[in-house]
Amino acid sequence: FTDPHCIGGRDGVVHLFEWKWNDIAAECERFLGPYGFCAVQTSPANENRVVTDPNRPWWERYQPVSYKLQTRSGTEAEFRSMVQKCNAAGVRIYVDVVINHMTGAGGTGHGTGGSSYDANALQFPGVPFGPTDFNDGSNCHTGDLNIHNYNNPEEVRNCRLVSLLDLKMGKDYVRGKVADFLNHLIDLGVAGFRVDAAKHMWPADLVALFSHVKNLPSGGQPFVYQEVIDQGGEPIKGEEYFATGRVTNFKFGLELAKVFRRQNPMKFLSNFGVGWGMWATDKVVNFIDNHDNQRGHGGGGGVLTHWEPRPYKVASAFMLAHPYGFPRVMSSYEYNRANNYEGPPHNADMSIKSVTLSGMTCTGGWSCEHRWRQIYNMVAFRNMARGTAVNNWWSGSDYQIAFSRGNKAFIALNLESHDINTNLQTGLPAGTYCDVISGNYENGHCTGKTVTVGADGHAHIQVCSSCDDPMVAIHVGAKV
Ligand code: ARE
Ligand code: CA
Repeated sequence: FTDPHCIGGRDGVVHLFEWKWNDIAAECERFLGPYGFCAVQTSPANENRVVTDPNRPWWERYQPVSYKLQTRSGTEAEFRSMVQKCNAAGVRIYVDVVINHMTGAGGTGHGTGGSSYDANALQFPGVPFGPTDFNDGSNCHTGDLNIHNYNNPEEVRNCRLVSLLDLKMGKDYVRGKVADFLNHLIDLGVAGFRVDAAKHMWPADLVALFSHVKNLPSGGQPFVYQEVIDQGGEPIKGEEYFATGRVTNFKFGLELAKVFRRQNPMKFLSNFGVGWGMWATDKVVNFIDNHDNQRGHGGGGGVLTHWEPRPYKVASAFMLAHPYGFPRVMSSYEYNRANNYEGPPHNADMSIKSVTLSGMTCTGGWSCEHRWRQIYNMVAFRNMARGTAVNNWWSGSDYQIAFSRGNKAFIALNLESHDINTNLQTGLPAGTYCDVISGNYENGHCTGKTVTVGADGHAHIQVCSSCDDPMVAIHVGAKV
């Protein structure tokens, strides 16, 4: 479950949060394929509750009504076509699967696919699930059935997360319905799953569930990364979930936020990864921010986001330049930060707006961090450096570092108030390289700065402290 099934030497997934399936298909063909992204993480694909107060928040998609593939992102036919087009472009699809629970308690209505539900009577005929398919007072002892104490693993797993009706994953029937859903996604060509709220399910139940999930048509188990918020300090540990795949590494973004906010010297990054008490490289999915913590949900606070573009780009470049783990790039939309429930850009009828473009950048309220040059060029850097280690580590002072990835790529980062202006070993063959931070490599030319590497691998490296982006990155794929 730990193999991301990347095609052709690619690496890294981009979360196209709340995008429509047709837009993702187009993005795979016109951008993600050509620019070397391994995969897309989609928003939940199955039918969800239609929440109208507040009006159509992003989080309604985390309240399943059935496993029918019909949401504001599109229909099953559109989903199927997206997966086919992305696979053909060499880009994998991982789906965010919400399997710990159904809707919040209380209320009745219809989901985005037209199925009815009764959250008072615990009836979800679209699956169907009924009252005996949910945890209750027999194994959740909090009285109101909600989770209050994260220090009690039984409570965290058997009670309701923010009142969401908690499925009895210990029951064969429930696991069967969930396995059918996951297998249907695999039949449609999906290569992996982000397992929402994995912390709230028993590891043994997940082992049992995934024993019923088929292999990919191309061979191998699907890629599985489980959302377990483990920042230390709670009894539930991420490593309990390694039997069924990787775990989302929440320490990663918090630690890098401290470093790139100048609260912890950058030079300490020399042993970043396992050396910082984080899990093995093939057990983690890393990210600077995610759709929750960028807006104060799910362990939020403290992380860098697109709202602080300068340090965010530096942190993202470091994540992509460093070999540790499998990276996830967040792709957000703009919203009023006072209303962190606000859903994606929408039309008057509340349907999601298509992503629009002006040249390389997105318009219409879509932030598209993955289309920022400093980020997409570092995806190419990472692909070029695949299989190499960190070499030629240098730190000039607390907040100046540089390193190479074998003889394939080299990066220097500077958060001091004075420039880096020195001769450094880049590990690269002699030649003239494009700095892919300040510009692109286009038709054999650099649109930004260049770096000249001599026969001994050394180069004069200048990284100005006051530039838009205080870093320089070169690799063998962008040599003039
Ligand atoms: C919404 C309303 C609630 C309401 C509920 C039911 O906001 O007030 O009670 O609906 O009607 C998302 C939103 C929630 C939203 C939910 C359903 O964030 O606000 O509830 O959708 O619509 C814990 C979990 C972790 C979870 C985070 C948010 O452990 O799994 O909380 N993250 C995932 C997703 C979320 C999603 C869900 C799960 C639910 O990424 O987007 O919720 O499917 C400590 C602990 C963490 C804990 C955290 C809570 O840090 O260590 O484990 O995270 O506190 O802040
Ligand atoms: Ca549970």
